[in-house]
Amino acid sequence: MQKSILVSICVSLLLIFGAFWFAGRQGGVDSTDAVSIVGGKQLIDISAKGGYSPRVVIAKAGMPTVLRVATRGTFDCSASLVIPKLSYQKFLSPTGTEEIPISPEQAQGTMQGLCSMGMYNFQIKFQ
Ligand SMILES: [Cu+2]
Repeated sequence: MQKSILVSICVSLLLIFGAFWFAGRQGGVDSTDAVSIVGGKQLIDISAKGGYSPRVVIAKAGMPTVLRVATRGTFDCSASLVIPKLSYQKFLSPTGTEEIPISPEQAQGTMQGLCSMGMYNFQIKFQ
């Protein structure tokens, strides 16, 4: 009796940690890793698959910026990307990286990206 309880606790712990590990790997880009500055240019990485990740990115305002949206076997509507502030609208290829330039003048305030249906979204907060 005692032993079977221990076994079931072990199994459920394994399942819980396994789920976290899996979720962590599935989650795409972490918000702290999403922004990098390389050679005076700001790079923002967003992954698009079943929504956008990370959902909120804090970036530097007034910097020449490239938004890189990565798809990896993305066949849902998050591949249909709209960024109203940039008048940007494109159906991304299912796998690849789309580089969207953002000028220092455009890199101000909050920029929102959406799927064409408005079901999924992400925000870049330039501050
Ligand atoms: Cu959608």
